[in-house]
Amino acid sequence: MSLSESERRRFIDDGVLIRRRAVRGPLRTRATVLVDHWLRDAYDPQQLTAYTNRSFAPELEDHPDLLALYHDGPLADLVGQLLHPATCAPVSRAQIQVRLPDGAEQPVKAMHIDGVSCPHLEPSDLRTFTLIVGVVLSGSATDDAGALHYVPGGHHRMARYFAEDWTLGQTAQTPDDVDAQDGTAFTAEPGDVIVMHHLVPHRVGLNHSPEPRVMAYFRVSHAQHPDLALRALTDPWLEYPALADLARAETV
Ligand SMILES: O=C(O)CCC(=O)C(=O)O
Repeated sequence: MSLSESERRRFIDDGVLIRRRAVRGPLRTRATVLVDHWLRDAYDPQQLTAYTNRSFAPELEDHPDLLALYHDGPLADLVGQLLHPATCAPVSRAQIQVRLPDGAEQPVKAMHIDGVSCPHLEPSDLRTFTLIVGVVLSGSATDDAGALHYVPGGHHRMARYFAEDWTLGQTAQTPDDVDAQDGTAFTAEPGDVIVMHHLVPHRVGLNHSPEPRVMAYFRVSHAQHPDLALRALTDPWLEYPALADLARAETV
């Protein structure tokens, strides 16, 4: 499905693209059942913090039913259109993030961008990428049900922050004015998809609903990301050549 002009502009302005019911039918069902079974049979409560920091169901990260969410529906093509004419590195891993209902003592995640100053990494470790694609498998219907919260347009602020105030190795994840924000909740139904520029700050909070909120995420990197990573922190469109042209045209 083609990206519309207004979706491109929205992605430039907000750093976010939302497609409702983009993943349907057996693609979604197979992935949902797989994670449900893992939660029932393999989930180890002792590992809750490690799962939250990295991924639930880590042994399923390359399972065909999870990778199919990205490769066999419209998502790979959608991402290709955002990065065009650049290409991306192979997407070969899924990350599963579950927000369990209240009472599970699951750590919340403060505003952050992925792979920079992560509390569970060395502050000098950079694990950045180009964009993230999140697919809702269950839950997220209300903002207090463990929904992802993001700061629309926060990629512009973060690029300025990286250019002016940041040094590699510092522990603060975002500047204070970003940290203080609640963000916009991605309230969603199963099958809804969010594509988020890597520089968009986001957080997740408590899940006051009775149902686990389950998302599958795919991290996508421009094929030359290792060479571009540092500069991409200060130039949001470095890895999106066509959007760079559009963004420039908007500012003249
Ligand atoms: O749980 C989520 O949906 C988001 C998790 C997150 O922000 C992260 O894994 O970096």
